[in-house]
Amino acid sequence: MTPRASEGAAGRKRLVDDFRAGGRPALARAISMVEGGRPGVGALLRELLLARPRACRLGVTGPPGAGKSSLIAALATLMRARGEEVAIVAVDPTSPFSGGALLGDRIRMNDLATDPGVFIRSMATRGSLGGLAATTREVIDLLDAFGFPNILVETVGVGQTELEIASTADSVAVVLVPESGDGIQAMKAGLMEIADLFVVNKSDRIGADRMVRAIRQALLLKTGHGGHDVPAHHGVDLSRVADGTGSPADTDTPAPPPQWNIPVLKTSAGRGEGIDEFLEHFRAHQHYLKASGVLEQRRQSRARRRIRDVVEGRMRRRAREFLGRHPDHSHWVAEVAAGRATAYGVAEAVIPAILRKDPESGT
Ligand SMILES: Nc1nc2c(ncn2[C@@H]2O[C@H](COP(=O)(O)OP(=O)(O)OP(=O)(O)O)[C@@H](O)[C@H]2O)c(=O)[nH]1
Ligand SMILES: [Mg+2]
Repeated sequence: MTPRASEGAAGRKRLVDDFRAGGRPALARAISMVEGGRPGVGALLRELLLARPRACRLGVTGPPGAGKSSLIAALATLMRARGEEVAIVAVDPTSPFSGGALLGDRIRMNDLATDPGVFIRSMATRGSLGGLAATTREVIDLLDAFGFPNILVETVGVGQTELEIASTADSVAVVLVPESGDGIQAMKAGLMEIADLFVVNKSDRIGADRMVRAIRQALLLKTGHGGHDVPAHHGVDLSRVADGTGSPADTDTPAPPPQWNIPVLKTSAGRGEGIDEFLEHFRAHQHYLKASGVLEQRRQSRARRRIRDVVEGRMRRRAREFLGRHPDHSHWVAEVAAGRATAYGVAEAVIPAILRKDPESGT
């Protein structure tokens, strides 16, 4: 082993020990390593991520300015008031999460940001290779392995992002506002598919009830359920998911087969209204996930995607490095460009060499 490698191994061991001992700097460093995609991060993650997922993970998505950060801040404040620790991850935030007052005097982000029971991390997604799927997932898993019982993830819901967040969080809340327009319109971007809860925020404004009705209507069209299946207020029949607190003791009482009717909640993060209900329904959904076995299914499909992404990512990187360094690379390029060889022929020739040795596979 080269001196450098052993130094790296010693450094890694220190980092792993500090992380396991609950050191925040170690957590922050591990996250930076993941974000930076540094070599050796695979070896680090191999150790750090060997932990059974335990955290309640809530993804909060929706159009820009819907109040996602405000809601997350309000939820986090409520969780703190109940003595629970919470980690917040803001992906590609358009407005920075920390610093400044988000909602005037009601929720001061600075209070949250300086609270040792809260960990806030803003992160920017990178190119197509990393992106939300890979990096956020790892960061969330790190926060989970570190021991945060609650992880709240904010992403702006545009395009593919919403679907990807679904693979990182267990519960997904889609936040809309009264002005989000025609309910059906709002459903188009795939929001319908990923929402476990709908939240109509800024309900202090005109049109909130109409928005709630439009979403319920769209849900009815999608599920084909009659209106009686969707309770009038919050859309979930809590009696069917035990008491909704999600505590392990609940599982002692035999419950009927759990069902989940997507609730449509009204909140005003600005006035601090509806936040308790939001938290209650999030807990109820977590409880439902466990009781129904859906949590296990979601974890498995996450694991499946994960394996595929890590393997593909590594293969791709190896292939690029191999081609980039190969002395004949420009020759192949010229030959293929001139029509004297094909990319297929080159692939046939180089793939066996690429597969022969992957430096990262050895320990
Ligand atoms: N009237 C009203 N305004 C709100 C409410 N919640 C948030 N806002 C305001 O809406 C604006 C956007 O709130 P944010 O929480 O930053 O929204 P966001 O969805 O996180 O925004 P981006 O991260 O930029 O997409 C801020 O000026 C908030 O003060 C609410 O319930 N009612
Ligand atoms: Mg925000």
